Amino acid sequence: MIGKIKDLNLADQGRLKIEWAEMHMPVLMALRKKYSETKPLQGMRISGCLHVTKETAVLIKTLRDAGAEVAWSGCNPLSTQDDVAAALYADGIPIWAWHGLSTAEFYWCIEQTLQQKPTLTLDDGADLVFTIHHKFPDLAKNVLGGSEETTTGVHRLRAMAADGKLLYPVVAVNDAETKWDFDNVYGTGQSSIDGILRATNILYAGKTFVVAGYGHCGKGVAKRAAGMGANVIVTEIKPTAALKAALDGFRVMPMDAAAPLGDIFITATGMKDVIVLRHFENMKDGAIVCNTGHYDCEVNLKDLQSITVEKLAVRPNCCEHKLRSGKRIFVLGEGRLVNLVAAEGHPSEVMDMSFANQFMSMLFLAQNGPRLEKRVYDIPEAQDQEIARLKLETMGLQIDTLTPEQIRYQTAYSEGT
Ligand code: RBV
Repeated sequence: MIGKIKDLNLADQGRLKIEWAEMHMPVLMALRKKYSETKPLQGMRISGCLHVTKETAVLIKTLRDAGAEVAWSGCNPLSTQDDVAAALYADGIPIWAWHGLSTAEFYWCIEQTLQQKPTLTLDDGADLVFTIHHKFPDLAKNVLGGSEETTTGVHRLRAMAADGKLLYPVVAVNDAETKWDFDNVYGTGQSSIDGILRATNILYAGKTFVVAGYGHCGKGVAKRAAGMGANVIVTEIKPTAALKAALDGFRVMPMDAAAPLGDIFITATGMKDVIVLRHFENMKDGAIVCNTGHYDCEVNLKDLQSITVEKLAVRPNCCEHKLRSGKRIFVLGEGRLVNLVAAEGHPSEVMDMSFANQFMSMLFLAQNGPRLEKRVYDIPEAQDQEIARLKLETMGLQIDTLTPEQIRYQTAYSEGT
């Protein structure tokens, strides 16, 4: 067995978690069943860098059953579930991942997965693609293509492609309708609420809850917080997003105005320095601050540190900062993705569709990679509809079908009033 994990004794517990996820990921499991017979990924070496959770484990095992050799690392220093990592390691998956990595260890783990000289890469946040591009560009010639799971990663890869710097094609899994309209909205909504609750056990009802960013993720968080009785304030920089938040019934204002009002703050923007020194200075005593964006730069913890006189871990993933002014501010999950650090990430049911898209993207790249350009590709509409159709089927839901007459009507420009 190769790899590095925290504790092999946790493998049994991890296996039970993975089986639980398998039960709730019927679309991905149907793909596993179908492709474990034909093994279309035979000969492929996939290096993956994505949160080591029970859902990711189901994806990894599906890739392997479809014939691929897989090597894995986590994509965040605090998101690895050590029991799941242990179960994968015990199952013979080369995996380098444990909870609480330093930055140097984080990149060391990624580099270990590159020793197999991948033919495909699978990323969440693009750290693996960047490592290849910046440190081991020679490896790119073996790579048929890669896929990217999250909004922030896709933004950066599109920027790289626009500059002509991308060395191989990448599929933007995040931008699939069956990914961002579900994972980002309902997944982030529920798992972020879950993370805040596990770290604090506070009552949402009656609290003022400030959500920075009203993209897919922020929208999901705002909706769920409101559903639990919180008074939601949204901060935005994009006029159309702010307008949507206002018409969805939320108060909209700049962070400067929201800072003294909020009981709980969560950032979901993909941008750095959303909460900075002047905001911390104006917050109420006891304010809770966290982030659900991919990187930990949205809440400027260096600024907070500069006015902190004492720090105390008061609960798991909840750190009290006592300020010079005497006020206390609580930071959850060290400003990293609160849903993955303090809870278990998105529920299996939504990851089912995200990872079905990941799996189909790996098949697509294995088969078409050599003919593709070095740019970012969207998921085909037909794949989105097929994954949604399968999901509906597993939920026991039926829908209508257009008649031939209706299909003609759809594009008939001679018919009007
Ligand atoms: N995410 N994965 C999980 N349970 O495995 N939860 C969240 C899980 C992904 C999600 O798709 C999002 O785009 C990304 O984490 C952010 O890093």
